[in-house]
Amino acid sequence: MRSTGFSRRKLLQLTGATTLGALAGCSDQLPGTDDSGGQEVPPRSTVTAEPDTSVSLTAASGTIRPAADTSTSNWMYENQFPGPELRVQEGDVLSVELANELQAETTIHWHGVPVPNPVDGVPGVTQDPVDSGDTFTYTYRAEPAGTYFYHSHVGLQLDRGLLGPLIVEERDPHVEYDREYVVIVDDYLPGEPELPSDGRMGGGIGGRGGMMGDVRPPYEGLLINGRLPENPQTFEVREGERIRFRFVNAGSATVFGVRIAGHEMTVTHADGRPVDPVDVDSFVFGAGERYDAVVEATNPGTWALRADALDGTEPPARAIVEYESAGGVSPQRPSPASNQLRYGDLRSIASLDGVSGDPDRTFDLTLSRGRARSYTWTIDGQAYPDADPLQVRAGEHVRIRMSNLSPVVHPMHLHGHFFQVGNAIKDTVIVPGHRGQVTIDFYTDNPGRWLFHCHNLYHLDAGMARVVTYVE
Ligand SMILES: [Cu+2]
Repeated sequence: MRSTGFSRRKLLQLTGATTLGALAGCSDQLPGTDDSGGQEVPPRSTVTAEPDTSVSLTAASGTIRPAADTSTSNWMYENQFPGPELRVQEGDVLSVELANELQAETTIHWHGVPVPNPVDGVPGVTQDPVDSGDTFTYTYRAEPAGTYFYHSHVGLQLDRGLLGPLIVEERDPHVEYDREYVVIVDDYLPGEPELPSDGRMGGGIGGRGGMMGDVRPPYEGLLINGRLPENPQTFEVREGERIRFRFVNAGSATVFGVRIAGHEMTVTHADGRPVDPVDVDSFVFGAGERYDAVVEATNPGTWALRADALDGTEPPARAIVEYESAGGVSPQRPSPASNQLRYGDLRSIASLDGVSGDPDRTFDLTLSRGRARSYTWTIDGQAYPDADPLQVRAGEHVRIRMSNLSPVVHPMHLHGHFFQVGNAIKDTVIVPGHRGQVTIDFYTDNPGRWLFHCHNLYHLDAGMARVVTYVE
């Protein structure tokens, strides 16, 4: 990870003021004053209640076998790839102790969960990175319900395997289903990820390159639940059942298109938030996005579930959906997609408080490739960490209008908040290339410093990020 825009001293003052300072009754005397704005607002305090669930996640290197004749050294949680599924009830207090046995600093971010700022896991912004050999405990109330994932937020570690699913079960689901499967879609990079030094990915061949376009990391395949297409997982179903699939795009640089042969999917949740059910035969999602879809098992047989890389040439990731009555037959492929989900189809069940009418504050931001010869991606011409914070005040309706001047898509993610986009409530949204424009609205109800960034990990690491900072 690059150095941050905040000094270590200031960061320690901020965290000190929210923990020790709160105990001493002086949390209102927060010293972090920014050059260009007011005093920073102290974050929500972290949860002190007894945890309902306590788990330990040890980050260490190990060996994965995504297919029978393929093995590679990865970085993992609990020696599993993807990492262990964390599953809790909505509103439960979850406590996770990260034990760092890597020879590098690390953190964990809880992608999509609006946690209190001190446990958001962004090194240099919300915490000091956890040193090799050290531990750090993240405790927060798991809400709202939804399909999330957790991952390292240090440098390019997500693309080394440090990721896993986080499921927060709703007390009262708005859709019925009989069983469920978590489907983690990912791109497979053996070895150490590298940022291209001069516009080319280290060791890679593929990609269009050039100043305006992008290059693709040297991926050696696409994965579903850590398995290459020649070694697919089988999801068993029974005729008449309704199966809820929780799809997570945990890829670092891949937009996926997902289909299941022989079946429609009823999309029920976008980024964990419930939507009016919408029937499609495929959907596209960018890095960091999630969709839940219910499939009715009314077409017995053996069927392929596949995820195609829209921006890559690797063979599609795949899994098998197999009816009990079938078995042994080779899976049927999906037909070409004709009814693909669009953002405009998504209507959130609940509305987002505080974002109706005109915004109190609007940011107009361009997304583009940096002009420097080095591999740089910018927001409004600035590459993080040499970038101005986006300053907001608590209790505001904030609008961000994004315009993408580059030819490649950027899945933009806001930490700590959900936002409204069209009629959906999400935390990550694709901004299409070639002057694609997307507007998001959110309500500032979670004080602190929150990263707003592209979830293409290479774009993030090359500068495509800003910090949203709450000031008085
Ligand atoms: Cu990007």
